[in-house]
Amino acid sequence: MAVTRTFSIIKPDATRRNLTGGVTKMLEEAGLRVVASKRIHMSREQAEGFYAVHKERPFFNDLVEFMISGPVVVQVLEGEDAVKRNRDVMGATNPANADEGTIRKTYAESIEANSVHGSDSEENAATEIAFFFKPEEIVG
Ligand code: RTP
Ligand code: MG
Repeated sequence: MAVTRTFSIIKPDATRRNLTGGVTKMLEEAGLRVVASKRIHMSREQAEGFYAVHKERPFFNDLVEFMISGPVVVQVLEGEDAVKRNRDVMGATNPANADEGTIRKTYAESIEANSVHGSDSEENAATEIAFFFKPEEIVG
């Protein structure tokens, strides 16, 4: 299996509860390596741009408000089949449906405040990584 990259966000509900380390530990234990990381407070424009694919969804405005409600940690993760590996350890969007041992089952508060984002395809991973990181900020 090829070593690939994916993009992750530790969301405001998790940074608020001081869970950056806890989430990162679960990512690392799942075989992912953090090759870039920064803590930022997203602007409204950044959040709207990042979630532009969800613009027509009923939850878009609430999602943007939530994502700018506090700091986030944006990360590039590297590992074998990184997109799927990350989605597997994240668990289902709604923590009520997430499997035991996943990040969302362990930490998420609700379907919205669900602690982590992870890219859903390699194509989207490349776009999302480029949205937040310059190539020289990623050290594999
Ligand atoms: P993500 O993009 O954050 O990794 O999560 P996902 O693929 O599992 O979920 P997606 O369908 O892409 O939705 C993006 C984020 O929007 C919030 N959401 N709220 N209130 C709702 O019904 C609802 N549905 C989704 C969540 O924060 C979700 O992660
Ligand atoms: Mg998604």
